[in-house]
Amino acid sequence: MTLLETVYRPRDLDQLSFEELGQLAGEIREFLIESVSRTGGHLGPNLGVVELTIALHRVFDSPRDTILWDTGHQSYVHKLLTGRHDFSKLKQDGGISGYPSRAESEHDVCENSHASTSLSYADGIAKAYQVRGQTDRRVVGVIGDGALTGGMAWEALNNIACAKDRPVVIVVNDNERSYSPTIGGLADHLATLRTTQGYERFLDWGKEALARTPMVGGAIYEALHGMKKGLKDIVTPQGMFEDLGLKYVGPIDGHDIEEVESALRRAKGFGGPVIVHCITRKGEGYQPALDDEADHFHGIGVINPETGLPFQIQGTSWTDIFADEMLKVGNDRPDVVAITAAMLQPVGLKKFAEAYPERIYDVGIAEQHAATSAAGLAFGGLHPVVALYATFLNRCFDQVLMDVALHKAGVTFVLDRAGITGDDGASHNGMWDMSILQVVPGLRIAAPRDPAQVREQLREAIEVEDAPTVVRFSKGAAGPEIEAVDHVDGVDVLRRSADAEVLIVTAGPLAIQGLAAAELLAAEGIRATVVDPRWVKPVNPALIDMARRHKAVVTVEDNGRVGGVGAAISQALQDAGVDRPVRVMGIAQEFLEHGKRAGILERLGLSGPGIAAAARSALAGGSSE
Ligand SMILES: Cc1ncc(C[n+]2csc(CCOP(=O)(O)OP(=O)(O)O)c2C)c(N)n1
Repeated sequence: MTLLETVYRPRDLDQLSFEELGQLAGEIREFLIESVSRTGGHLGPNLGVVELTIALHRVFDSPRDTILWDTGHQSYVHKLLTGRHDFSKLKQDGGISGYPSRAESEHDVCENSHASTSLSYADGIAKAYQVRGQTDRRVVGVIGDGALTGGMAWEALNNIACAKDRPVVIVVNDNERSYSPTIGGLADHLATLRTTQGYERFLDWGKEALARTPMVGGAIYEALHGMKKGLKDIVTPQGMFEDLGLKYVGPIDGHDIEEVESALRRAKGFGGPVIVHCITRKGEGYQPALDDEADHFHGIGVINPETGLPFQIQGTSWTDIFADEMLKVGNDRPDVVAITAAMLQPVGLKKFAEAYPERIYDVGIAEQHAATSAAGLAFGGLHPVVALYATFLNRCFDQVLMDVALHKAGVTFVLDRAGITGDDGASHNGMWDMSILQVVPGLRIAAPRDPAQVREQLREAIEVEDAPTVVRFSKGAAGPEIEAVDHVDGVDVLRRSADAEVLIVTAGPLAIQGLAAAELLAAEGIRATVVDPRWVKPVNPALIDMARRHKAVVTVEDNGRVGGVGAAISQALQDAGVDRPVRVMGIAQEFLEHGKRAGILERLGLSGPGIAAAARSALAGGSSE
């Protein structure tokens, strides 16, 4: 029996010696490498926090004490120590989530995997414990150096720091990386802290050395100590945290359980806000991960655990298509610059960055800043392309609305992973953008259906200099090219039938499902026209004319049903007095459980048969339920 098999709750760790804890750490690493290589998942970040998580659960008593994992992708070890040992279906239907999950465990508190939130949650929970007189309960936020670049984290620190008697323990898990190396002033600051001998240690040394100098030594030490602040800034610039009012403990070797435990015990006893700065290595204990320059196996697919090499070679992805076109755009348009929020490689900007290093900005996990600074770049005469995952655009809605659109700034947002992404669960589905962006005056949205359209629509988007534009595409392998049979005022006609009864309007790659539905309907003698508007906002007036010539309309989009493309078309038809039954097919407005994209689309009826059924019901004037 392994030690891991004996640990099902944090208190099972109490009896173990440090030697046994070291053995447990090794077993956990073996387990993670073996199981995550079979399912895919966030391997590198979890290998980096094995000792840190063990120490946290030894010192704090979860769930009475609250431990919060920022972003949550590094919570696998926490899952193991809190009784979740079945990783066989990690992130898959019926398996455990890849993030903390309130449904899974009382030890999981926040499951929003959008970064930089943990300290705000921690602030609120600590306030609640104080108000309720639960002064023995501790709150710990574990935040990476990457997540610490997000503005929310700093807003929280500012608030946490001002209550000197309200204990919050902030554990900075500093591995110098987001996906790639973390950038910015904060990262530089942490680097200086890492490389400078700790201030406390310096003082200890000073005390010892001076104590050996009889008579004057003690007095000099006191004077030295009195000069604490000035000296501190010379010896180590931890001043930034202490000036904010946060006690700083560190830097600690995050792979030394004993050292981490002792630092955490000090922090726990402190009684006010305190930062524990732990240095860890992403991918620790697994050579292929440590050797991986790109991101130390931040997130992997299925790999051979011996070599770290992928088993399945994925076809060309939507991201690849964008990446290649962006490289060409860089050559053709010297005024085009690109912005990433700490995701250079995942959003396909690496090639552009290598070719045009002076025209790429990695702003950290700072989508809000990305959007407004893009407006600034546009004011300055450039055309910025801001590449984000669709779900993270939510972070900068106000900036898109007020800072970009109100100013008619020519900024192009490229949204990767739009629509159902599936296995990362509710917070990663890119199902919000086409709804929240509908309300932004002047903004235009393109939803390419195939690789050629990604290239074409990206080019069209960056031609627009007097309004924000958005190009959104899906996760994974790009679909096949889908030729249009006709073009009508900017709308691509994908299938025409004489005297068609139903008009199927598809947005993006769901054109394939729309065409499949038309095929099924044809077999029953129902004639359908399938069109792709390409630009889905604003509603193209050609669609209104087309609807007029059909008996019913079905709209199909990989986006929430509420307020999206279908809703906008429906409203435009009403406004134009075109009274036709309309069925809006999209993602149910729910927080969806993790699972495979294809399965989820199928379940939501975003399939040939599902769309065909909606068309039949629309023609029959019945309900689509
Ligand atoms: C708002 C937001 N933007 C982007 C991401 C994508 N993302 C997930 S993890 C990550 C890097 C996190 O780095 P860090 O906090 O240092 O944790 P580490 O992976 O190094 O342990 C990023 C950018 C996100 N989760 N949330």
